Amino acid sequence: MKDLKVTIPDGILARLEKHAKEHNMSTSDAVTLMLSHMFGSFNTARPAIDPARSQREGARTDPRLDWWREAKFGMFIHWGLYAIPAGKWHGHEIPGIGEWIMYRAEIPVAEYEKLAADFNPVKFDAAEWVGLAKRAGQKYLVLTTKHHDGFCLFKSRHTDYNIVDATPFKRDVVKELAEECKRQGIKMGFYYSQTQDWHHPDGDGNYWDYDATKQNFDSYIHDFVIPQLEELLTQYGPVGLIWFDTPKSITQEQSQDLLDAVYKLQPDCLVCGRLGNGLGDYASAGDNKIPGSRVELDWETPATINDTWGFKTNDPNWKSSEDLIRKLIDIASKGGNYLLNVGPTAEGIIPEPSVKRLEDMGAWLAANGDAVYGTKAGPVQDVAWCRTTAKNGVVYLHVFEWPSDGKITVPGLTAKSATLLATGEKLDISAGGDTVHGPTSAPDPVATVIAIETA
Ligand code: FHN
Repeated sequence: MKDLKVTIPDGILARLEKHAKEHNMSTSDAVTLMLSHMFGSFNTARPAIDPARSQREGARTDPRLDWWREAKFGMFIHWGLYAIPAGKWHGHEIPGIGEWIMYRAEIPVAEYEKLAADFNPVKFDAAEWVGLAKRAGQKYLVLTTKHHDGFCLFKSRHTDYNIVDATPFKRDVVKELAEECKRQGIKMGFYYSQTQDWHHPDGDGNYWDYDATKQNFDSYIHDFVIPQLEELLTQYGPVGLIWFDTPKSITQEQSQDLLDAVYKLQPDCLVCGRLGNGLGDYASAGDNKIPGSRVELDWETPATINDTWGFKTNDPNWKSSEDLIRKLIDIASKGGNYLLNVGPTAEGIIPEPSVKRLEDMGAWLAANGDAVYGTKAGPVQDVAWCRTTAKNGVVYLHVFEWPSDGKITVPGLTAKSATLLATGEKLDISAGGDTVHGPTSAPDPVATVIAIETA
């Protein structure tokens, strides 16, 4: 814990004080609670994955998740009206992640929703986006059908605040992407913000337009969220997964009602653990969080390539391709999936630095994919210079720091055979099988994979 001086806008402070009073806590505890709800993932005191979910070991055997376990790597897409201001409002830079601009700048609904009239992403091309995911080696795609700002990227009967009815573009991009995913053999998933909705009068989070004491959150769940989920689950063919987010104070019963609504229409559709209250098919690590060691759960890390999810003009903090490839390996070595985000521009273009990095990842996977897809956490953990994954009796050793004498001694492994995965070249092994003899310079400075059959 660190003592920080923060300035809290009056509107938020009033609500926090009210909450603190109602729940018999100090205002400062209410502030901590609010921050941990909003940015649980940034709170280092919290483990990367909610330990309560580790009780659900049995979930690992559910065959509905087999495609997802095989996939390991997916594309997250955060796209919506926030791509227009792209981090700036009335000429001012608004700090933080791009898709939160409405909240951070407390933009009134009446003003924010005018952005829809300017949303005309004429360069949007579903085939191009899905094609990029394919080139990157990503096997599933998750699109923000409705983020916290409430704007829907699909035609909805339950609100006009959607891309078909409210924008000059008038095209249902969820439909176009779902069809393209089917064509190109990628599983399509839908992100849906079930609790926060800053546009809906009964949704959570907009304290600057709406009076929380007059809101009917339960009606929002049952008369708006569930009907919209029904649209998403009946209009676009089989849906791979629903990615709920920021459950906040949704009740156990409300989470259960959403889960039932999904399973009733599509029993095979997976549900992300951010549905809340311990429900869902797999656990979500915090944003950009990777656990320290293997986790015996179905779990996923959602992550950014720069620092924002939704497009921002001013976010040049791109992670390197090497860093991203190693993060993918690190996550796979601990048994998780990597859901890596792109934030397209208001014109519908995926930013070039993201394209470049995804293509680099795809090139690495084209040579080394066997060591990632369908693997489980490897037997060697907690060693800085390498990671391991495992599949069908083979251990894949991912070497990050290649020794200058080419002698690789694998802690705890006795090799029967060793092969450089990318080239198929057989490597010598020592008599006892504990050392593999490779070339004296790293075949792949990012990560060289040696496929090892163990004794
Ligand atoms: O508040 C959202 C954020 O905008 C983004 O969608 C991420 C993705 O995991 N989820 C929430 C914060 O954890």
